[in-house]
Amino acid sequence: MSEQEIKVPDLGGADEVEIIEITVSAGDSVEEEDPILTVESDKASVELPSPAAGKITKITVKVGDKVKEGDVVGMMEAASGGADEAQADDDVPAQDETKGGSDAKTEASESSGKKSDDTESKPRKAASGGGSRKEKVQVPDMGGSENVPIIEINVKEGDEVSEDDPLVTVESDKATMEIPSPFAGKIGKLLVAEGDKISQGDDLLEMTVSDAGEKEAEAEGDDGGSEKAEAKPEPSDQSDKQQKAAAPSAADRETTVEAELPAPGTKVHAGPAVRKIARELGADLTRVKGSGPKNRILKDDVHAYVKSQLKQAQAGGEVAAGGGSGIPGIKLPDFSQFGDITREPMSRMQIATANNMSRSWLNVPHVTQFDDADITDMETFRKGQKAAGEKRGSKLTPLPFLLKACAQALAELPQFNVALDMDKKEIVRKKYIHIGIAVDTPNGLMVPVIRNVDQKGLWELADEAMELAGKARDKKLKPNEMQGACFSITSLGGIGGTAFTPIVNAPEVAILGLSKAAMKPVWDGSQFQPRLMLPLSLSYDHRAVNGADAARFTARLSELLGDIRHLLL
Ligand code: CAO
Repeated sequence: MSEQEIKVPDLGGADEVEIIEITVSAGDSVEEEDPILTVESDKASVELPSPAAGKITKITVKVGDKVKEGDVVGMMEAASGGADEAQADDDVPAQDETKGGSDAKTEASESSGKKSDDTESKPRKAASGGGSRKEKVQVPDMGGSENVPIIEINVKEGDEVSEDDPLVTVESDKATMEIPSPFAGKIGKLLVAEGDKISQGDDLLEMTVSDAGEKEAEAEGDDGGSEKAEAKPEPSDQSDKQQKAAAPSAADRETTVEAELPAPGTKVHAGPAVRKIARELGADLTRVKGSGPKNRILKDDVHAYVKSQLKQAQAGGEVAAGGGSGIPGIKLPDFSQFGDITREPMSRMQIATANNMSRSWLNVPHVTQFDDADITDMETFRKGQKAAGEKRGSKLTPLPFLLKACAQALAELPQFNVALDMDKKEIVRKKYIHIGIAVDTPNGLMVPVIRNVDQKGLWELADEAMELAGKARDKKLKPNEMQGACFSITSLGGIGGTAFTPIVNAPEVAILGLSKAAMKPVWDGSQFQPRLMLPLSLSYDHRAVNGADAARFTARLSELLGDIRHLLL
């Protein structure tokens, strides 16, 4: 191995460019052509590749430094063989390098900058005295790059564009750039499509150039040297001019990736290596907040974004103030302007509950089916068990009856005892009946699970519900006592209310809410009878359960509770 300098190669005539990202550090092993750093001029961003395979020993520049051709940016130990090649590369005259097409190290439009003064035409002057005329816009010099694929077409036929509006975005393996309109006018026929590979001189599209556009072009000056208009490559983010907001610091990056998302459709400003990483990681760059100059997206931004997404997924799809799932977050005002306030941290359970509720609410298309069950006879029976309960040290509330009735309805309507695996596009059918019961505790809502409800008697269910509710209130529940439910019951009957819309405890597909039973006049066919009616509110995941089945479920519950002898059948 021999140590060699890493120098800035020919920049296609650009005088000085700013380093906006350094992609390697001392000690890193690199392959030949691996990006070392990214520079940006006023026309394009370009990655400077390693001249050889080897190990970086020193980087002598920092982000923000201005460099020009020949400047040393670092040192490296080239792997045997590579050094000579690299040296040979260094010796190649700069002009040859840009002409060298695929071997050119700075293949981006940087090179088009100065070179274009000589070879690239600017919009020509108006050929006629007034009105409008047709122009064919051609691909300008792209710094020697040939056959560069179009990754985006930014206009469509009929669009009105101003001079410099981006027409198409191209991406070589080293740079991304936009080809701006050389005129103001109306887009005519598009002569290229996304994915097409284009080279200098290729026809891009036709335009009808307006007078205003011509005047602008004239005002800018014209060398008059070309019959056809060539656009001039521009930096990859046309929205730079509009993006005035200061870029966040690296420390802020992780928290801001979700907080201030670019508006949908905003063009992203990122180099090819960043785009490549984003493609590999499946990151949507329009969701990533750039922290580089002019809001440019850096590799770290992509990594921070992916990290935050993973964290969010692990936290159970947390929907923070910044808004997950692409939904704008809720902005809080300064409440103290309205009166005195205090603040206190949320408990872990409150955070978990908030996340679970948001996750279910956002993922599950909810519908709630309401019904009333006549529990007059059930209550007579239940109350008749009071003495027996006292003897056993138990208490029979309506809940065990509801547990039993739900277990039977789940067995009879098994579409309620499923989970949807949308990744695999499969329905998971459960052969067991475990039911969660929502318990109100001073620390928040907890949902312990009673297992094999179908196999247990009313007293056993009453005891177990009481024991689990007690454990929940005393914070004694074990994790496995809160897992595995197929369905949940949430009872507000001891408190009040006539109906509510519970949130499905996903991945379960239904939850039954109980409100306070009340005496109501019920028409028996010849007269009104006072009956004790229990309001049922069944919320369900409409992806798994249809409305008719939901109505069948509550109707069956009403039937079972209306005559509890059915529970024995
Ligand atoms: N209608 C009328 N009275 C009812 C009733 C109903 N639907 N359900 C219960 N009651 C009565 C009980 O019979 C009991 O009265 P008595 O003492 O006279 O017999 C009283 O209300 C209190 O019952 P309970 O709440 O102690 O017992 P439970 O078995 O009905 O409920 C439990 C147990 C753990 C579910 C309940 O205590 C609880 O925590 N409920 C709140 C659940 C909750 O917060 N859900 C909301 C989730 S979404 O935010």
